[in-house]
Amino acid sequence: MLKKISYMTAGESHGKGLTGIIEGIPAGLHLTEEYIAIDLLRRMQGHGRGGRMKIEKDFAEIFSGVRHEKTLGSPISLIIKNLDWVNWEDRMAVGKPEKEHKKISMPRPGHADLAGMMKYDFDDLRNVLERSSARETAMRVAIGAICRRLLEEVGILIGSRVYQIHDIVDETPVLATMSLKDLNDTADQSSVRCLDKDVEGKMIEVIDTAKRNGDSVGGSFEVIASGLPYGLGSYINADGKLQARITQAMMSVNAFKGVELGAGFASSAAFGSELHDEILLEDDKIVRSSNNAGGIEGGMSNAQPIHVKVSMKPLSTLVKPLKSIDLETMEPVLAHKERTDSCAVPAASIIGESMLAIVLADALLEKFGGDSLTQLKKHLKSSGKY
Ligand code: EPS
Repeated sequence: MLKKISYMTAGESHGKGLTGIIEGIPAGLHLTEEYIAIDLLRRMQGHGRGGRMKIEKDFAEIFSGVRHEKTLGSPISLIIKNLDWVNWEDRMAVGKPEKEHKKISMPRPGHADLAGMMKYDFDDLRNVLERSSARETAMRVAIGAICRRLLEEVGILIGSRVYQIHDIVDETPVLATMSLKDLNDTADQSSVRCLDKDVEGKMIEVIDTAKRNGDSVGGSFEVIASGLPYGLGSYINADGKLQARITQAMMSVNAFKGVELGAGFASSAAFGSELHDEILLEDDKIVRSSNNAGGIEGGMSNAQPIHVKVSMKPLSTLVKPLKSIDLETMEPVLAHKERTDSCAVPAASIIGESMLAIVLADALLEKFGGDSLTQLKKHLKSSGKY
């Protein structure tokens, strides 16, 4: 559903690394590897992460498309090396392995294993799990950081916070007066990325309980974007609708199970008179009485902050596995055990920020265009309404 930007990621979780290419970023944008590294590090954090994050130091090398810290308008390619590769060289060898490795045939309920084995006629579920692993999201975050850099240039900022882990909810509202920089600074200081310190303790407890039980927990996070002009997206056609583009991007992450915009599901229980955000005039400026629409009306940005809530399922790799069938013997067994996290919701919120950044950068370029950042800014200045 992207119109101006295209991107692709490649790489297996225990292969040599992840590669990514993004095309469509205008020339003249200041970009460094260190800038991308900030979000990669944020994705690696969070209470509940497992052993893999102790091994990796995710860093995206810019392979092409940038010269002297400025984008060239050409495709930008990136490489994140897997430091864990040294432990998997033979098992994941591109050529013939030196020794035989045991095939895995006990699919994990909830993961891509069973359908993936059937789809590709595999007899070893490592062939599925290596690519379906959430490891791939590291490259999405690197690509999202490039889009975030572009958005920052025109005053569009993105922040997030976790508001639920398992059944523990942080009711703290994100006040309209809070800048998204402050929101991220506060959330980033918490190991679960929530705002309330007391709730943080309870969230940590529920994660630790799950871990002790060989279990996993999911949760929910909110992603917000500010500084938007009117009219990103379109009401003209189905594939132009901004909420559809955001929802598609969020739901393209395996573990994300639900997306709400603004008041979301709660909208159905409200009267229209309670829900809709009144249009008022304040100092000759159009303002809204509330933002239940979550910044999108009729498929377009309405110059209010965009609010997206996303729910993440508990990870499906379990230390105490669920029942499964061994596809080799067709006998009942327990599912395959793989190293895993007990909770990755804090990391997921950074992935959510990245997905929103990609969609908004794309919609910005669709509306205002420009081969260079200078041109984009000129177009925005002459026709962007706030
Ligand atoms: C992840 C890397 C993976 C997992 C996790 C996320 O690495 P490994 O399998 O070597 O531990 O830790 O992915 C899953 C739990 C999953 O089910 O896909 C990462 O880089 O975020």
